[in-house]
Amino acid sequence: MNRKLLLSLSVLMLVCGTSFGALLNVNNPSFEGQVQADGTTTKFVNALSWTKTATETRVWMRNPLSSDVLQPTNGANMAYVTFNGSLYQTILPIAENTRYTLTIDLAAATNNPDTGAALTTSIAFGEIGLYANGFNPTSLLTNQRFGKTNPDDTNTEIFTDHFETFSISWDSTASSKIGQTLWITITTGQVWVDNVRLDATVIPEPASMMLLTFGGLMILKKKR
Ligand SMILES: [Ca+2]
Ligand SMILES: [Ca+2]
Repeated sequence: MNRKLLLSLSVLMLVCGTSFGALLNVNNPSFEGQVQADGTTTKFVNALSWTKTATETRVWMRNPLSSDVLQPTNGANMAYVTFNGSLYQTILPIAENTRYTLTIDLAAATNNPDTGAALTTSIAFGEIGLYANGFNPTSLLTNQRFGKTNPDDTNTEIFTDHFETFSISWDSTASSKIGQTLWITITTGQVWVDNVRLDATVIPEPASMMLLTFGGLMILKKKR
């Protein structure tokens, strides 16, 4: 195989590989839907595409002053989720042969917005997850905790002075959950969250990938 053909083939495969991914619509992804005066923190209002768990004091919104150390990564607002609090929203039915990647920005809180109490440095963590047909253990597809220091099941760190971006992925290939509704959840403790994104990438089956490559080769051969 000569260099030109190899190069063309590489480009073709690159184009094929990248053209399957697409961002799915997440409603109110950056928590800008709730009007929040500058420098204030209030309880999160339901019915802004996200639903929170029943306990009122566990999900908050803040529009920080420009002098504040921690700033949202997108827009003016960021949301706060404390222990056993959750925010969730439902997305589309789960498609087959698709890799879903949930991406979110997380920061650790220094104070509880409800009580003002300083938070300990050892226990804060954000947990993000994908679920099918509801927020319960049996519907869990994937989740991960992103910790402030050393939580039980993570080795990634979050900080009080800036947001960091984290992602988790789940592949629907051969899953019994295909056709069920996909849920995004942001849950547990003492974290600020912002800028939620969900990507769906079609995973080509080996047969169709071979066909694509073969087809590409034939086209290139014809051109030469
Ligand atoms: Ca925001
Ligand atoms: Ca502001």
